[in-house]
Amino acid sequence: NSEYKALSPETLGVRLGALDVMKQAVGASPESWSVREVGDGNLNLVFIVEGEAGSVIVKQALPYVRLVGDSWPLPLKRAFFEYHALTRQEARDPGSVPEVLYFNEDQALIIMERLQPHIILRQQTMQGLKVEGLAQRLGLFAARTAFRGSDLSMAAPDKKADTALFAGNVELCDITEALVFTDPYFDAEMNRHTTPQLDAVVAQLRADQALKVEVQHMKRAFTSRGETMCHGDLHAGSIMVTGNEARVIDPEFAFYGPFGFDIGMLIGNYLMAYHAMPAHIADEAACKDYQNWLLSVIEETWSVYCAEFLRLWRTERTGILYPKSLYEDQGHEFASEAAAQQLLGEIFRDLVGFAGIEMHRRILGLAHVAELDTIEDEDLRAKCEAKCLELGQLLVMNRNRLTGMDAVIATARQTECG
Ligand code: SR1
Ligand code: MG
Repeated sequence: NSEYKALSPETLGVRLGALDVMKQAVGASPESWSVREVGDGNLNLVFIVEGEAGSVIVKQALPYVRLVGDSWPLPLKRAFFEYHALTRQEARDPGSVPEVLYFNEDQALIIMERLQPHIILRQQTMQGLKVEGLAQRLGLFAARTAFRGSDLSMAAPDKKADTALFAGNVELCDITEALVFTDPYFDAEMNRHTTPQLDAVVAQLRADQALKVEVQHMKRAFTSRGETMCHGDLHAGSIMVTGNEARVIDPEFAFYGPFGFDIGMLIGNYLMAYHAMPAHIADEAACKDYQNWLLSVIEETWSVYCAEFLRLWRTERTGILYPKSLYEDQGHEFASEAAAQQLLGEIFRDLVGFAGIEMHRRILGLAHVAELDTIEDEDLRAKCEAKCLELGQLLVMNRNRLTGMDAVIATARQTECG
């Protein structure tokens, strides 16, 4: 046991140089390592450490929210949840996350594989660069982690023990409960929107009582439906990509929640990128092409999710829910197929609602997205943001009426054209 102390580029070599894992992965002479702090997220320190043997990522939680400062304390134990979530995600979808090399709970520190030459997905998107296989990778990730972390697959005692473990991630769930589901919908202290041109739209949205009721229904699902282990923060900054590979990082918000939460947040991020693209790609035809690609990624992610979820339903349904024994007599397997389709329908309606809420909070709340925030022309930024807000509102309000992902995409196109 050792008392927590935040690392710095100057101290990292001295403090971690004796670890076998660092000697093997980076090299035995820490004095020659190059250490850079590269964290661009809202919460943690992230270092790239390079030496003669290779390089690793060292991630360390800070005892406060980095974005805000030490006026907002945040427990170090989030590194514990991140570590346990990474190990579960690797088991449930091998190869989807970086390899964990070392974990130190006292120092809230994880040493992991450096993904190279990967960059954060939203940086790729803002350059108008596509990622081959993105929908396939993320659709599989979302479906496999959802299915294999649930009572459809896990042994009941394991699921209950894991639910109890992650129930300790109180403060990070509290961030989502406040920053995602509540603050954006009233004049909360930490809210900020960056363009006064948006004031009227924001006022109209906050006056929409029906919308606020729907959002609270979704928040109730978030807080009370522990269906599976969710990543908890699956936005475009939690995915690292190359031109043909994608991996998921940063599951410190992990908790047991609704099946549709992760995929909903992901699709909300794709839709924000869709509306932000005209500010990032000057050529109109190239922009349209990229927007169409983003919509095709959404459609394919969901179709991959459904196909994989159904495959696992048929081949790995060993948990306490919809047990095969109930349906196998007299050739009644069709009843379980119908149940699977009904469940996918429910997941779809949830994901549409979560996507819309994610779009709202990234414009109205504390934590924004670079696709929108970096648009220098204020009028253009306000225009893109207004489209996102409108689309978010339509998704939340119509989530029980939209017939499928093609209807979501048609709604996105409708808000693009005004
Ligand atoms: C205070 S933390 C703000 C946001 O950053 C994280 O990445 C989560 O998305 C959280 O909501
Ligand atoms: Mg993060």
